[in-house]
Amino acid sequence: MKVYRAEQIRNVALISHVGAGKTSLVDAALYDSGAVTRQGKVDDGTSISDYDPDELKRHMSLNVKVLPVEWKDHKINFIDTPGYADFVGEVKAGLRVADAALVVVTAEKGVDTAPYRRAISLQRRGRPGISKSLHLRGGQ
Ligand SMILES: Nc1nc2c(ncn2[C@@H]2O[C@H](COP(=O)(O)OP(=O)(O)OP(=O)(O)O)[C@@H](O)[C@H]2O)c(=O)[nH]1
Ligand SMILES: [Mg+2]
Repeated sequence: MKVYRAEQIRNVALISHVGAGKTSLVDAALYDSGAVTRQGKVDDGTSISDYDPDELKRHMSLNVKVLPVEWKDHKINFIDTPGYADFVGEVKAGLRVADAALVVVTAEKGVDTAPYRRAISLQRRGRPGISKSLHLRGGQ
């Protein structure tokens, strides 16, 4: 990986309630950027981010991870966090080193209050955040 200047680096935490699609978004970004030639999938155990044996068993993220994606002469360090409430300590650790947060919301389940509570907590830390509504399931 080439060396980037500080102004070319973004540290972006992905936060949401459980199963919203944070890890899938990172897998898609890694694939779209050309970092991998096959898109990893949480469901079939090939995700680049969910690799821990417990994560593979449960099909969910348990630990915070950094996934660098090179895009248009910038390096975006995606910080994939677990959505399950028991692992909120991992989310806090991720947010602590993030410049910005991307709140992932599923179109299928509607808006959960958890991402917004986290977004508000983020704003209190004086960091920017953007919200992205992802995927409609079932062919919608
Ligand atoms: N149809 C559809 N399904 C998706 C999409 N993104 C994620 N999923 C599915 O939603 C489920 C959860 O996806 P994950 O990427 O593991 O969600 P997550 O937010 O990382 O979940 P946690 O780490 O447990 O918080 C999996 O079954 C994915 O295949 C999408 O854009 N469209
Ligand atoms: Mg995940």
